[in-house]
Amino acid sequence: MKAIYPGSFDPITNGHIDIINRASLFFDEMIVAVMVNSKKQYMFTTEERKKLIEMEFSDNEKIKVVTFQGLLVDYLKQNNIKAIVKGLRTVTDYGYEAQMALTNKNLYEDAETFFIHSTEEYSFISSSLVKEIYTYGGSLSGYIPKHVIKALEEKIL
Ligand code: COD
Repeated sequence: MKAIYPGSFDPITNGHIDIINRASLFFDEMIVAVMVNSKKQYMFTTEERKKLIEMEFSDNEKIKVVTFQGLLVDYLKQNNIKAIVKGLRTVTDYGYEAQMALTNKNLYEDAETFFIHSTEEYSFISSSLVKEIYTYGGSLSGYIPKHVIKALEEKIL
């Protein structure tokens, strides 16, 4: 079965990577969809975010990266996908993610959301925290892969 892991990935973090790797053990194909969250402003373009994810998973044939602008359920319908994977870090994530899961189900009855809890060591990592730490000169080792640190350096300099 195919599953989709949608998100902003601005940029991809070790927390996202952990969820993708763990979810891919349960599905035949994992589609990582770089999408738009209308509540967020992005540092990286959609194509830049896609490329950074592709670089991480270049040797994993099960993982495909796509971009899509619009409703997630429209992508699901167009591509015959029913499984949505989401990561959960905290109770705050749950409130937000539960609302999205119910809305997606309401818009498309076949859509099922599968939640994977973050690994403890990644449970405090977020893309926005990563950008803030980088802006103030903190170390990002353990938060994001080296090629993403390089991309941040190029973006901010
Ligand atoms: N550990 C585990 N999981 C994590 C971690 C971590 N450290 N960091 C993030 N995650 C999880 C998040 O909980 C989320 O499930 C996923 O990874 C992606 O996170 P982000 O922050 O990159 O992405 P979001 O939350 O901004 O993505 C929101 C979407 C783009 C998926 C959403 O807005 C959407 O579906 N947009 C399309 C339009 C649409 O269909 N809207 C209606 C939705 S109901």
